[in-house]
Amino acid sequence: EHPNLQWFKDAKFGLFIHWGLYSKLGGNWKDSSYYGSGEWLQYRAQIPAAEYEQVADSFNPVDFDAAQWAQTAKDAGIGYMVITAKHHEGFSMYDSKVSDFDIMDASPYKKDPMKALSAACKAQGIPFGFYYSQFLDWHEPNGGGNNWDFDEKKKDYLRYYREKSVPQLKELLTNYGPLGIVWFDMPGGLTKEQTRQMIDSLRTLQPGCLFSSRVGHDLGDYRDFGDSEVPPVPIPGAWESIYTHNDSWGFIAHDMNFKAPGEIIRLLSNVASKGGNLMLNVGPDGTGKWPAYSVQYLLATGKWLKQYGES
Ligand code: FUL
Repeated sequence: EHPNLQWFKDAKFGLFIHWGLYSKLGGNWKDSSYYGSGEWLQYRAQIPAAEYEQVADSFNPVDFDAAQWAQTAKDAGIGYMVITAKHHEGFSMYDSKVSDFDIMDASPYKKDPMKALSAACKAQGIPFGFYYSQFLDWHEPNGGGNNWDFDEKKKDYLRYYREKSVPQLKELLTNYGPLGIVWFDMPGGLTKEQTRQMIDSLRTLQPGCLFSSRVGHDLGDYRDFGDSEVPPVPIPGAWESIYTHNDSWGFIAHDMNFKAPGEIIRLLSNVASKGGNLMLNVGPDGTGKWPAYSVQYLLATGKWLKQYGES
C-alpha cells in the first residue's frame, strides 16, 4: 500500500476539472451540436487533427483566474483538485517543451495556467493533481485512438509513450511542485511489465504522489470506479467515485442539467457512507469561466458542509 494514502482517504470531496480546446467548442462543430462528453467532440465529429489544431489559434482564456478557482474550491469544502493537463485531444494546457501543441506555443494566451493554479491551490492548502491521458492522443500519429487520420495498425505506441507521454508526465511531476495525484485515464498499448517500468521511472520524481488506478493493470495506488458509479456496498481501501456536475465533463454550452446542492450532498453522503471519496467535475468554458450554476451550487454545498458536515 502506498504510504501517502491517508490524506486522500480523509479528503472525502474532490474537485475534478476538465478544461481544454473542447471547452471553447462547447459541444458545437460546424452545423452540428453534440450533447454529453464535450471533451470527445473531436472523436465524435471525426475532426482531422490538422483542422482541430486550428482551434488553438483563438484559444485565449483571458478570464481564467487561478486565485478565484482555488477560493471557490475552498469555499465549496473541496479537499483536493485534479485538472486535465492533457485530455484525449492531445493539447497540453501547460507550458510543455515536449510538444508545440500546447497553450504556450500554439495559443495566443502565452501563459501557463497550470503554474498559476498549482500555486493558488498550494496557497489554499488544497492538494493538487493532474489528469493526463497517457494513451489516447488524437493529435499524434502514434498515439492511441485516432483512426480517422492515422492507421491504427501502423502505429508505434511505444514510440508515442517514449516521445510524448512519458516526457510530458515527467514535466508535470517536475515543474509544478509536489503533486497529490496523477490521474491516469484509459490505459492501452502497454503490457503489465511496461506499465510497471513507466510507473517506476515516474515514481522516482515524486514518491509521495498517488497514481490513479486507470494507469492500468491494477498498478494504481487507489481505486477508481467507472464514470458516474457508486458501489452498492461499502468497499474497504482507498477509492473514489467520479461524477460531473451536469451531463458532460468538458463544457457544453447547451447543457443546463446541473445537480442542485441537495443532490450533490446526497451523492457525497452516499459515497462517503460506502467509504470513498466523491470527485465532482466542473467544466469551465473557453474563456476560463466556470458555469454560473457550478459556482452557485458548489458554494451552497460548501455552506451546508460547513454547517452540518463532519470535518
Ligand atoms: C473517461 C474519459 O474518456 C472521459 O472523457 C472523462 O475524462 C472521464 C472522466 O474519463 O474515461
